Order: sequence, then structure tokens, then C-alpha cells
Amino acid sequence: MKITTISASLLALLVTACAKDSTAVTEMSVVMNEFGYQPAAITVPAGRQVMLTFENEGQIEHDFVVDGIDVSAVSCEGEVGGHHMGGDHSEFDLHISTTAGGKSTLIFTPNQAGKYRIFCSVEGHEEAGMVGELIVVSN
Ligand SMILES: [Cu+2]
Repeated sequence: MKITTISASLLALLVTACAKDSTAVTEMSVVMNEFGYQPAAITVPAGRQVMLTFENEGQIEHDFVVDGIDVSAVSCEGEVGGHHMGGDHSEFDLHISTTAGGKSTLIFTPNQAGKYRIFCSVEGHEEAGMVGELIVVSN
């Protein structure tokens, strides 16, 4: 009986998460591998919710970092692996990792237009060329 109760609670949580996702205005998929992002340039509108889904097609864990950006309502879902989430748990403003072969989703609202550098914070990856650009355009 106890297990049934827990399962029902989990299901309720999942349903809630899906309902939240459907409000995303901009949804994009980004592929990660050794060593880059595809696409490397991501354009999103300011002031609206963005949902980026990362698919790691590489053999090792990668992440997505943007620092020095004004964002709100940051959350992460999926196979984020051993390190780092967004928001208060990260040293960076946006930070989500994705396990090898995994998928993870980063939700945020960018508040100001501008061009922001993207990089992978796994040691040596930025130097190997794992960088990109997040372009936030005003409405
Ligand atoms: Cu990487």
C-alpha cells in the first residue's frame, strides 16, 4: 500500500512538471558532443520563458554554462548527472550538465537583450572548442 501511495505522488509530480513545460514560449534542442554544441548559436527572445533540451550524443558528460546573464525562473530537469544544477546551486547563472547519451532540460527567462558566451565547464572542453553564443533579442 505504501509503494502505491508513493507512486501516485510521483505521478502527480510528473504531471505537474509537464504542465509547467507546456507554458514555454521558446523550445529548442541542442546536441552536445566532443567538443561542441549544435547549434552553437542560440537565439531567444528577452522576457519570455525559454526551454532548452540538451541531447548528449558524446561519450562523456558535458555541460552548458552561461555566466554574467540576468535570468529568472531557472530550473533543470532530466539526466543532469553528478554535477551542478541551475539557480542557487551553481556558481554560474545558467549551468546544466548532461550525462553521456542522456537528455536534460534547462528552463529560464532571460531578462536583458545581449550576446552571452556559452561554454562547457568540464576541464579542457572549453579549450577544445566547446563554446557557443546565446543571443537574447528584445521583443
Ligand atoms: Cu564538454
